[in-house]
Amino acid sequence: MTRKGIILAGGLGSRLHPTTLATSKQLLPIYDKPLIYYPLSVLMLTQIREVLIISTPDDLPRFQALLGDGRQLNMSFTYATQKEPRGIAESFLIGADFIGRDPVTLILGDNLFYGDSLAQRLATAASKPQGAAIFAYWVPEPGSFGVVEFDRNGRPQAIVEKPEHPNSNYAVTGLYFYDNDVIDIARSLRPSARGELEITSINQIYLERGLLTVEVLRRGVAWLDTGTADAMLDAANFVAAIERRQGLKIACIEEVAWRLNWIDDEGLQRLAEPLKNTSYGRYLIDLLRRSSDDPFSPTVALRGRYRTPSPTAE
Ligand code: TTP
Repeated sequence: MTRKGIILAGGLGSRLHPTTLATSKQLLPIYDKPLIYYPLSVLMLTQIREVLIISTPDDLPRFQALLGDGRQLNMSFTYATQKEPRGIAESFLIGADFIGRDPVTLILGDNLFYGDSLAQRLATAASKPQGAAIFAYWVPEPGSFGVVEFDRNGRPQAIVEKPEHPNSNYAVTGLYFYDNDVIDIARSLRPSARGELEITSINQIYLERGLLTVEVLRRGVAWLDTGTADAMLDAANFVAAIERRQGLKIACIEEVAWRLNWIDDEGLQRLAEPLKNTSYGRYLIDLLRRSSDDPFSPTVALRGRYRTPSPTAE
């Protein structure tokens, strides 16, 4: 079984109008790269190489132009449309054939995760043979999210979609790990009062079955969502501050593929070449030089942690 990945990158982006009247939110930049690179890099860090990208009929060709078939990263990207934003859970109906009999991880195209323990947490969630795993994050105003209520022992008790009077500050983030039953569960859903197939309904069903793990992400991990102009600016400033200070990029997909050993030095060089007049391209070129003289290079750590096989030519 090979876990599949889905990025849901459709939606109206109405809170970002007029900016998103003619383009997708997920194609807009967060500092130095398109927003969709951030969720894509999270799937990559989960060791997922087969990814389905879902977007609107108008926007999908632009995602294809940006990301291609994935072979450049030794991955595989496929594309599907969602005609109307009929809910996050519709991903599993649109993606049923793509998922096949495998487990699946869904990430929303506008979610940004960053933190030291993230790769480890992703690996733990992905290793669950059965059931679902989701992540909760403390937010000051949880009312616009799915909200998890915990009992005194920290076990999830209830998940409520956009409650008017939330009983907890823990929001459900846009990253969801499911076993293959999610397809049948999604098929059994009916649209909610707002006309959407709700991801919260899926999580409630796993909770009722006793098969839902809720992992709380603490402050060592940042979760940013980018739905409004202010949130986008905050995210861009966050990424810029970390990248400038550390000299390392967040969500640089070419770098992640290279550190995971999915592409070799030559492959990275090839991807860097057309970008070499940008700081992004120069960063990629610099990585090759830096890694050879830095004994603490993250490459060593990542490659050691994952022990991935060398890339195979397709
Ligand atoms: P939202 O932020 O809920 O919606 P949106 O992006 O359309 O923005 P707005 O509320 O400003 O109109 O969506 C979260 C993410 O999920 C975002 O990446 C878009 C995606 N999405 C879909 O692709 N299809 C859907 O049916 C829904 C509900 C969301």
